[in-house]
Amino acid sequence: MEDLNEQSKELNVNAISQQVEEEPIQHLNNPVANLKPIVKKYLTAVRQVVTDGNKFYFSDGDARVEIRVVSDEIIRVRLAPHGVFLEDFSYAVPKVDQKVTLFKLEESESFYHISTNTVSCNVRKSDFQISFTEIQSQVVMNEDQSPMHWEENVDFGGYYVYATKTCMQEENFFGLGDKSGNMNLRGRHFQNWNTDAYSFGWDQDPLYRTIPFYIGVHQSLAYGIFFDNTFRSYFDFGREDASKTSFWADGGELQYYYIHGPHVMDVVKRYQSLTGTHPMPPQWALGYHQCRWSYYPEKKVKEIAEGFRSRNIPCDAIYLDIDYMEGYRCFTWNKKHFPDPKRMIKELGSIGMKTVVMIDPGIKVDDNYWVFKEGKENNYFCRRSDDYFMEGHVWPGRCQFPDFTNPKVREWWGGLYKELVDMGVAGVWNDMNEPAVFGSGTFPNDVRHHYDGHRGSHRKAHNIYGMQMVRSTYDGLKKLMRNRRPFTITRAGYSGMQRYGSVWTGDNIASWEHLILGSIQCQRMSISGVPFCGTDIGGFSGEPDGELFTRWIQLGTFSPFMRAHSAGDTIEREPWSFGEPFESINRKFIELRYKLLPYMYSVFWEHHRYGFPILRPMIMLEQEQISNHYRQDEFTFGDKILICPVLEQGAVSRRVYLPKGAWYNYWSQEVLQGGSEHQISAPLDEMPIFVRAGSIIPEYPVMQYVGEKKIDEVILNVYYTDGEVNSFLYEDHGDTFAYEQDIYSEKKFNVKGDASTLIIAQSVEGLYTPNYETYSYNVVGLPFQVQSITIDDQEVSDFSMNENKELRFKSDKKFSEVRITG
Ligand code: MIG
Repeated sequence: MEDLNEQSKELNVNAISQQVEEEPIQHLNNPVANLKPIVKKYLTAVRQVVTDGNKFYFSDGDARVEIRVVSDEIIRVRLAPHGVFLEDFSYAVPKVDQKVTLFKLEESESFYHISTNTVSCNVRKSDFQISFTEIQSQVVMNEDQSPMHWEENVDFGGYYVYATKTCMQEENFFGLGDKSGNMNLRGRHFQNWNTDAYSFGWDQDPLYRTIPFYIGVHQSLAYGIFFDNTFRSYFDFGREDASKTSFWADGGELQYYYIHGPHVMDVVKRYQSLTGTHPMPPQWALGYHQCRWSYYPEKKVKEIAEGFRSRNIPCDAIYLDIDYMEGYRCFTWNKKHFPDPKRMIKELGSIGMKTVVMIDPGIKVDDNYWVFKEGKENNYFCRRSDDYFMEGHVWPGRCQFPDFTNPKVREWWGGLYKELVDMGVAGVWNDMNEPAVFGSGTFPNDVRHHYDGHRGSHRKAHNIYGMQMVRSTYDGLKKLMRNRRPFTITRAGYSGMQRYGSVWTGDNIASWEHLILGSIQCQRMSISGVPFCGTDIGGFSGEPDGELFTRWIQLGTFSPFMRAHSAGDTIEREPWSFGEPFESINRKFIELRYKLLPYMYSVFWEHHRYGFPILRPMIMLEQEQISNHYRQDEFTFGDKILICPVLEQGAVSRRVYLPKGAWYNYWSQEVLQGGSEHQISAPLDEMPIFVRAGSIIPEYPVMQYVGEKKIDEVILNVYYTDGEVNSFLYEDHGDTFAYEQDIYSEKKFNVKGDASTLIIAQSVEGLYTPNYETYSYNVVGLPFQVQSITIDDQEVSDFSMNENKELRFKSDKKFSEVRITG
């Protein structure tokens, strides 16, 4: 009898959970609500139009819609179900309006059209359907399949808000930031709710970060939608119904930006113009970082640091995970393990190793602990709806949590780093800020937040919590470090998080599947506005073998953020842990990273200054080719270097698709023609890398850490082309904000070649002068015998061809034109 009961209970539970899964509206905290009929209200017919500058208000008599022309290519839509808009406040978009050349409102028989010189937003009079058309081609890029709708939320107030779009034929979808699984999102359903997703799997959702921005591509044209809503939100790309793409949220405003392309690159740049780019990181942050949970005591930390130096494996930073603290109390030190942290940090610094420390949000409830006391006295901790403190268990035991959505709290928290900065700590790592709580997962919904004066419950603030924590960390460090650039890394975040620091993909697993996944995740983050991203090299949990670790180091060499990390219950994992041949190969690739430092730093500048993503998937290079909508195992770093990671155990070669044009195999310098696939050899010590013909790749000498050596000359690797290509070299102080005052040097190299000449022209912008005086050239692939080289009309006699048929010579860094003739 009892057994049967148990069984039927289980069956019921399954039935309910299945129902919940299929039903898009999840009243998770109120099972009764699931039984209520769902009453969705839709916009009806347009009755009234009011114009106010770049804003247009349409009403159906009750609900109102605001359509705002943000720029020539960006249009924002907002819905107010009973005519009253919410306060216009966003953590993601600091400033909405941009430059608009022209816009106008026109009326046709069935529509109102609000158009700029590139796009037109059309509102159908009969049913309020909204669509966007590219003016030039008249292609409908995006359209409502049903008008915007909503449902009253009786439990919390406000509305569940919905937008349902037509999923175009052959339309594919990309972006959404922190998602697992394949790059192309068509046919899938997603949810945004920042989650501590330890050992996450392929297709697991949600993960740590919320970036409600996607890119749609059809008829070779691209556009983006940014649904700026911090509540739990959902996206469905033709899964529920193949003809529909929809997005909705559990509260807040139905507010989204339509961002026109026509190229994927344009969409990303424009999304970046709304939400900001990453500030220039300190140059050392582009080096190799070594992490583990945890290196302690001091002796161990030094042994690791010295291990790099004695083996000549470059490394710039070592991380202290939670165990450096006293009982996991943030801003304290375990004096037994670290008796004199300031001295230790200084000693590490003397061999070029920077110290990065972890800081979590949970503050131990302990009246003898100054951080807790200050937070309590000033009322800085989050509270529940009935005024109780939000309490939860994390590493220190019972904790309370600062409300980082309160500007006063951010200011206070930022100041708490003073002692760490005075000790010489170079960077801060913010973890557990989804926020994560043991057992329950996160805060309950009723926790209250300041939300910068636009208060709300945790339903509204959850997805923004981590971003506001790292914001407070970044701003605090920036103040304390005076004019030096802070380095920060966060686990959780929301759109715009890139303004405050870097990110890693969280607790991955030491498996080949996760190597593939990590590569996709970094590309996806990159096209979703978060460029400075990396995975735990080697996998956080589980044990990689030497081959997997080495293949991961190779991928990591071309991850914007390069750090090895591992969980405490695994075997130690430094680049030398697996012996030979792995140690030598790991060294070779880490050295390659340091050689390419001036290139990578320049790519970072292109991101910061112009909004270009750092990693660019194939869809971004050739979107008109449908097969590229499915390619996810290769990408370019900047626009010159193509990376084809080896993602398969035992592989000694792999298929590589080369985009159109000529490409040099980095290892053999063989030239291959693009527009097709090639089988490329890939022994363990060679991951396939290609350089676009016509590129100039600047190179520094190998250093054990950034700044170890005075740079006497910069090597310019010139790859011959029979066309014309521009390359850039960006340099500055490396760790100050002087670049904001134009104290930088941006060099543009124009390479032009034909059957008997190669001309390199240089132009320089900015007020910074690098210390070195010369360039040393390494010209690859010349199709002719060199007869003469002139630099600014002066003949050069000192040149040579080496055994690889590379032409070597030098010039003053101030040249304007180098002419090589055959
Ligand atoms: O509950 O600080 O993702 O990188 O080593 C685990 C210990 C907390 C999770 C992070 C991981 C870090 C670990 N942390």
